[in-house]
Amino acid sequence: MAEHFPGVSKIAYEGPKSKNPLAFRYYNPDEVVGGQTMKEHLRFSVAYWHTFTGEGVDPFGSGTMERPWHELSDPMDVAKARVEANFEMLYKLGVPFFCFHDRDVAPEGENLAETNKNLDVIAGMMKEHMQGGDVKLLWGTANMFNHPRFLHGAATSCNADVFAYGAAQVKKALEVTKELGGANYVFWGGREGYDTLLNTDMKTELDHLAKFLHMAVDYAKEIGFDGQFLIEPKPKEPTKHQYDFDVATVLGFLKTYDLDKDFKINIEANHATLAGHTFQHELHLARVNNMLGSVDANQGDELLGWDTDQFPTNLYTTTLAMYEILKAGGLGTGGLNFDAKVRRASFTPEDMFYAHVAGMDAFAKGLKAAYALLSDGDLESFISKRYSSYQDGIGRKITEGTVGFKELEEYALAMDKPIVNESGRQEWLETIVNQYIAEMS
Ligand code: XUL
Ligand code: CO
Repeated sequence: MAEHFPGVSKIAYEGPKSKNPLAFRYYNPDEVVGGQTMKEHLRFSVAYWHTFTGEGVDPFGSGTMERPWHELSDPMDVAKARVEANFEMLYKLGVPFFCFHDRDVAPEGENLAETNKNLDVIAGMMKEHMQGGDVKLLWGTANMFNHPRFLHGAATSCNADVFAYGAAQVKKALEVTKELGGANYVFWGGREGYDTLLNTDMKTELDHLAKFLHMAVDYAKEIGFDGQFLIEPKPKEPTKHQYDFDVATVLGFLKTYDLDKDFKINIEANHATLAGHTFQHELHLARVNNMLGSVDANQGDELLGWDTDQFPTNLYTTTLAMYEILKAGGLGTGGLNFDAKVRRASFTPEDMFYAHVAGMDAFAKGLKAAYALLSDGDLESFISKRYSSYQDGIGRKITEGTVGFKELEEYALAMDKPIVNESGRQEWLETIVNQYIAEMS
């Protein structure tokens, strides 16, 4: 098999002082942090679509990427070369997982049957590469947003034929995900949303979406796929309003349609910020509801209002993300999937490696800082003290649910001194976090 990235050898850990762009500064896969190796904690994954099909196209210009498979013309030859490149890259980075959409890995044929056949060929090839067991499939998914047939959405399309086509596509994607031992299956909303309410029956669309997801759950049971189902929230783009807006919206939707036992949430950093939340907020809300399933690890640009899908390099954000993940007891069957693309001007194959190294190092450093912060318990003890008024007296009665408005009014009327509050100490707490990133990890 030809080497696709001859300029890159297996990336090694060289420590924080290294200036080698093809070495890790913080990610040391076998280093143990709190009883688990970094590799086990972080469960990194490469996103096939950005890394192997992204061409660097933007609304103002054509593709810029230089990729080894560009010399090939037959779409199936290109697809096969990308598979080889994927496994070579995973090996060289030491990344244990990858994720794909059905249409990233194999081209569409003349009809669905031919498309499925293409997918089978590629899945067979992937299975062979996965034989050794070093690389696993974190999740599979179906691309139901690219082809013009999905212009009104898939499960929420006004056209029943499109719903049926989408169902057939997910059926196949589930079968392939099972065949490859996928740990999860993701539904990201694609075009499930609307651009104007003037032509939209929202209730019908939401009902249809729920029906579609129930059908997927039923079919997974039928074929014995026991991976975790995940929904990935995003507030906008491509539609003006995506139905899976954010974690809170998805929690409500899943509960309303009795899907909350079958789904968890895949949280993407850039989607969180597009929704007007921090990444930490979305992770936190999913965690406290026992719904944190997996993570799309990327970052947006503070000054741009769209999904820039950049590689995550902000240590403050990765530290607080790892803090939530550690508090959740880890990623479980999920992982940190780099749903991220190199910038259009970072067009060489080496940039693909530099970018993943940057993201892996940022999360490794975040893990160490978060672990130290959590073990010392500085924030934990501050927060627990902050709510200590609920541990006894009237607070305890409120918590236990043994008082109502009447008793609380009596209590308030009997207060003979002004209420005393304590400082929230935000700036001091921010200093502590900075200290853990800079000095204690
Ligand atoms: C789109 C996005 C998707 C999902 C998978 O913004 O994040 O790539 O992660 O469909
Ligand atoms: Co994503």
